Amino acid sequence: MNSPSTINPIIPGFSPDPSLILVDGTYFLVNSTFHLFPVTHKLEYGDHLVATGGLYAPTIRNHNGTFYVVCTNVVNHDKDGSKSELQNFIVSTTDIYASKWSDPVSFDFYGIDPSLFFDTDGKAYLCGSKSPGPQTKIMLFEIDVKTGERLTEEKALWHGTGGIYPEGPHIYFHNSMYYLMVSEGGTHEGHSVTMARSKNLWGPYEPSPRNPILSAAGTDEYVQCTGHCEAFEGKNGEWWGVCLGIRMGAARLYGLGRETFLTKGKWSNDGWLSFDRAKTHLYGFEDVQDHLRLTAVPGVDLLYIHDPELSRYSVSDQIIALAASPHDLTSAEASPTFIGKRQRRLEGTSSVKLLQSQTGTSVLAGLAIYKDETRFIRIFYSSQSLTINVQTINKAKGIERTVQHELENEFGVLKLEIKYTEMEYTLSYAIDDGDVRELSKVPTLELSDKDFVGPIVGLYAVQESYANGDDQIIFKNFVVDTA
Ligand code: 6LW
Repeated sequence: MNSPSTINPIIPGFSPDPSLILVDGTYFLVNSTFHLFPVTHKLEYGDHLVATGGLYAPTIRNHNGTFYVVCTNVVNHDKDGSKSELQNFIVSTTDIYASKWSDPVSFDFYGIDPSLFFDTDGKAYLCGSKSPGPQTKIMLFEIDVKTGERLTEEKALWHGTGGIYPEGPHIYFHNSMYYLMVSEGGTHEGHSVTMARSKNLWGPYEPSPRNPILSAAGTDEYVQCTGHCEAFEGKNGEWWGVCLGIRMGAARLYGLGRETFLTKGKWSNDGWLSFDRAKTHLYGFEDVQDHLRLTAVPGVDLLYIHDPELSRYSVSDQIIALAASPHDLTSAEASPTFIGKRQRRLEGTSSVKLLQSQTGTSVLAGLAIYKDETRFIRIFYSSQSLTINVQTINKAKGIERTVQHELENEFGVLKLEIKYTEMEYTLSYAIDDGDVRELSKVPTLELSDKDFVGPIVGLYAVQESYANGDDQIIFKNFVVDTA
């Protein structure tokens, strides 16, 4: 037998809630992005992308040549998210490569994790997880995908096997049976995938005797928290699942958050699907690796916070020029000037060189590891106080700490660097190509938690006072995750 390939996570770094389809020999996969942008080209949401809200769990489907993505925009009206508006919508395209998506078509569903199912007669159905909380159920109704109109009453199909939050449902028609696959147990330690089937789309659904059909709960697997899964048939007729999971070493930290993993599926003789536990190495992947290859589209990995004012950014290969914003990274609703990429390696270094601002006299600018407005670590330069600072903020953990170093002279080039291991971030600087000096170490535990969002490494610039309207900061050589 061949040795296993190192394959997982297939999408390292922040990439939860994968949904996947195979169309004409190409696999298409979507993930959640919450308050980060882009979600996909052409989607605009005013100022609604707020932390702990934003875009949850999309599903991608293709029917008769049209691609559909259904998704929920969660708009939190209060800080703890207890008053949320759930805006469900469909976007579609017949030319996915041109990224020409329709405007969002909204539909009436008070729930999350919508998924579309096209039955053999062509009718479209929407299933989703109906909130609130403990009484969560998987609901189904027929929908007009063009207008978003509900064509039938909503009916509860299943509530899972008793784990909390049955969610992330998908329906598959296989061998004359309707299979309903869901996740339950919450998205962290208890996360599990379960399944039920019925001869009739509307039920009743009979749970699989093999439930849970994917779970790392209670095991010492390196890949933990596996769930929110999509089942699919590969090109050679083999079955797979893509799911979210978290790489967890002995210290059980949440490091890079929820990433996307591939796992092998298997149908039993009596017609039940189950999956192998997700591993970083996978046997048999050689068969499909030619087909399931990620294609990097230049620039597609750049992320902004909320809805960016793109005129503030000028990005080329070497130089990134940022117009400082009045809004700092602590802003819950406005979009700070920030551009970044997912941290994809548990061990690596990210760095950038900041060129002395020509015009700015009161700007804070630097390199940050950002999750949301309440959680980030950053090393930055203050032009007003001529200092370099490392600041750690995690509001939920009551952490707000700054370590400061005063510079003796102006500089030409200031290198800012963040080195990371699974256990800690080390933040350093170098002036005018001099030695790299460590300013502070921060345990990764101070940033990582049971979060929805994983760490983003980014550059930012904020006006320290409002006096200078158009301060521009020039960065060069921004590199993320070098070894
Ligand atoms: C999502 C739910 C979940 O909507 O977490 O793991 C929520 N699953 O399905 C946000 O990602």
